[in-house]
Amino acid sequence: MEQETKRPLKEIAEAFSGLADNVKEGSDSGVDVATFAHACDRISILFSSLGVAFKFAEKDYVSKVKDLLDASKEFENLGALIDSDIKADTVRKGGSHTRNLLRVKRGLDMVRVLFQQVLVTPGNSLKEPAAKAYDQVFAPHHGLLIRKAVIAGLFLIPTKSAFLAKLNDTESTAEEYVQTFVTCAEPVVQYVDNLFTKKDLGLDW
Ligand code: 1PZ
Repeated sequence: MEQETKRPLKEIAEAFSGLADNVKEGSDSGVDVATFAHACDRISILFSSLGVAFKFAEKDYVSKVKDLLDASKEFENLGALIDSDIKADTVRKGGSHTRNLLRVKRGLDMVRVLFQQVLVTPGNSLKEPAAKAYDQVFAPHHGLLIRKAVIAGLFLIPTKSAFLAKLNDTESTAEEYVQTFVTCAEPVVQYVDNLFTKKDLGLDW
């Protein structure tokens, strides 16, 4: 009913520039879980512009972000969230906050590479940018079945202009926001990677 014209890409860009500021100011483990999870939650809207092909990815991503949103009531910052799993020896356990954080971080990185590719790839196809991003970020961590499903799904994604139209943007109005996301997501991803590395948890699982 009350649908004002939403600008999802603008909202995503704003959320991530706020989060990137948080990362810059943050000390060792200073980024709060709520700010991180809310920014990641904003990404979810992109799935509805991709059509039905990535419903399975959407469900997985949304449930993991929800877990982090819930965890934000319990843990002040990302470092404390991870430390609690270290203490309980549940870092790699299915469904653990830390494991979900690693997956959600990959989701951010996937969108970062996707947007970066969109900016440098001429033409109206999203397929090549999406394939590149998936190959770089997720494919090394997914089994054959999921990889095949994603490759099949890539044939069904809309064109760049149709995707942007669903987000109430055009290539020229979106560019600024897409660029902002690419710039701001980078230190965020780096920050989470550093947390895992410093705590000796590895990133390759
Ligand atoms: C235009 C671009 C479209 C490309 C979209 C590509 C989506 C990637 C497909 C991911 C399929 C996910 C299926 C479930 C995978 C799970 O096995 C793993 C491990 O989870 P766990 O065992 O810890 O419970 N989950 C993941 O790897 C996280 C997947 C999140 C996907 C987020 C993608 C964000 C991209 C948005 C693009 C608009």
